Order: sequence, then structure tokens, then C-alpha cells
Amino acid sequence: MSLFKRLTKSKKEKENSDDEKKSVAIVGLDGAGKTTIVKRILRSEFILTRPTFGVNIEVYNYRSLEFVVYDLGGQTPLRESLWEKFITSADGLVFVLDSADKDRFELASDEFNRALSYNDKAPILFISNKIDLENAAATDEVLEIIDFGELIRTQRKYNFTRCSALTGAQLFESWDWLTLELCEDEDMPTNNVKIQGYYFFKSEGMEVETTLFGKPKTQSKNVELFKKGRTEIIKFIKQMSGFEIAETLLQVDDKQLVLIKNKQNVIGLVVDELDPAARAVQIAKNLHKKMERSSNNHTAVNIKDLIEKHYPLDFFREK
Ligand SMILES: Nc1nc2c(ncn2[C@@H]2O[C@H](COP(=O)(O)OP(=O)(O)OP(=O)(O)O)[C@@H](O)[C@H]2O)c(=O)[nH]1
Ligand SMILES: [Mg+2]
Repeated sequence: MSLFKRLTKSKKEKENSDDEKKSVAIVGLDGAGKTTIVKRILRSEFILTRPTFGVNIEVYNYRSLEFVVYDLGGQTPLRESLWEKFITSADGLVFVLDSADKDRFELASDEFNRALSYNDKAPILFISNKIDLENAAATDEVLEIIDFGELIRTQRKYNFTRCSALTGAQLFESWDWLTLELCEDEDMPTNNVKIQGYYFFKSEGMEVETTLFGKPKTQSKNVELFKKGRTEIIKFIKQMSGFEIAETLLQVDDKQLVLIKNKQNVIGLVVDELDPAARAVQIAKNLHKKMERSSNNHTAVNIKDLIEKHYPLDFFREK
């Protein structure tokens, strides 16, 4: 998904466009990680945040839609003064819970219900954040306290996800869900991606392999892009060195680079900027599993062969 298209769209283009706008309100108690999530999704790296005193407004483009994200401060006076206005007019609603702040689950539940009472239509993305922390609550623990009854009764579109804004784990797929929900009537991207090449690194930073697909002409065009991609991967590996699992989605020129790190390896897939990134994330995760299995069995496999064999429709074949 091209969340990052907004980076390439000039101000002039924006002023002239009569694109439809969609608004997303992101709420939750103070310190839940709302601003970190928004910054991570829009800038695709981990940035230290300060408490939000009011509202941060961020804009990004996806296909022909312009999204305005209202990241609302979660401290008590702000919840009381600001939330209603922004939530009522939102097309999509994101509620963020600090899954390690168990003492405030009851309060979070009350505030979640209050948020729902201001808007009975918007699809809801519920994010149980900070799963990288040791004392993060499991799904069951969250569901025991947070009341989803209202969503189920009213058959509202919702998605529950556990993620970490710090490592990016699960974050991009869930945001993708919301964006696609809001694009419902738009031209949906196809379900397949075209993988134009991949990177394979050891998790401590050793480069194992970089492979470009396509005809020689396309490959030589992509060489520079792949060089930039490699720099981004090394930055990511350094930043995430303390974590066993980490994910990110980067924009490199007009391509998206999906990076998934597990305990042993880092796989980076390059797809087109308009391809559905959630699909690429899923493929990279499955490739990790297949690589792990083959290394447990001491059999040698090559990522290119795996992609060709298991994802023939996602393999970039130039005519
Ligand atoms: N370990 C960990 N820390 C996180 C994560 N997400 C956010 N944080 C940290 O939690 C703190 C609060 O994050 P913010 O994003 O500022 O929280 P907020 O929800 O915007 O808070 P308000 O603006 O006050 O409503 C910061 O120190 C973040 O670095 C996460 O997934 N894991
Ligand atoms: Mg904030």
C-alpha cells in the first residue's frame, strides 16, 4: 500500500486536486502510543514523542483519496474537551490501548465506550499496543476488560490487533485494513503484488544475498534503487538490533520496501508503490517460516525458488 505516496505529492498538486478526503481520529489514554503509531506509519521509523497537548494533524494520500489523521491528546481534560468533535465527524476511528498499563484497563474501557458513543458508523481499528514489553497483556486479558459487545451487537466493522509501534510488528497490516475499509468504493488494488527483487540479511547485519528480477534493462534501472534500499535496511537492522521481531514499510523512489526481521534473518521485498503492502508483508513472513523450516532440516533453499514456486502470481515476470 502506498501510505507514503503523500511524500511525493507536491503541495501544488494537493492544492489543485479535488480528491475526496477521509478523516481518521486516533484516540486512547495518554501515553498509549498514538503519536508514535502515527509517526511510525507516516515516516516509517521510530521517533521519540512528547505528550500531545491538543491535536496533531497529519495528511497522507492513498490512491485518489487524501487522508487526514487527527491524533488527539489522551490526557483527561483533552478527552473531555476535544474527542467528541473529532470523533463525531471521523470516517475511521482508531483506539489505542497500552497493553502493559493494566491498572488503567477499566478506565480505557470506559473511554473506548465513550468514543463509540460519539460515532456509530466509522470502522474501528482497536490496537493493543506495546506488545514488545514483557508485561504486555495477552488478547484474552484485554478482551476480559474491554467491552466489545457494542461492536458485535451493532455489526460494526472492526479489527482487533496486537502490535508494537516500537518494532512495527503487526502495525502496517492493521493500518492497511483501515485504509482499505475507507477506500471501499474506490478501485481496489489487486490482491497480488509484483515482487521485483529481494534482500536477505542475517539479523546481525551480514548481507547474504540481493537479487533483482526482470529483464537486464529493468534490472540495471533498479540497481540504484536497490543500493538505497540496502542503506535503509542497515539503518533498520541497527535500530532494531535489540528486538527479535521487527517490521517496517519504506518508500524507496517509486517502490515500497517491506522489511521483516525475525530472530535469525531479515527479508526485504521490493514491490511497486501501488501494490498492496499487506500482501507483501504476509509473503515475507511466510518466506521466513519456510527458510526456518529448511534450515532446521538442513536443506538448502533459495528465496527466488520459493517465491516462484509458492507465489507464482506475485513473481515479477516481464513480458
Ligand atoms: N515499548 C514501547 N513503547 C512505546 C510503544 N509505543 C509508544 N511507546 C512509548 O510510549 C510513550 C508514549 O507514547 P506517545 O505516542 O507519545 O503516546 P500518546 O498516546 O500519543 O500520548 P498522549 O499524546 O499524551 O495522548 C513514549 O515514550 C513512546 O516511546 C511501543 O509499542 N512499545
Ligand atoms: Mg500523542
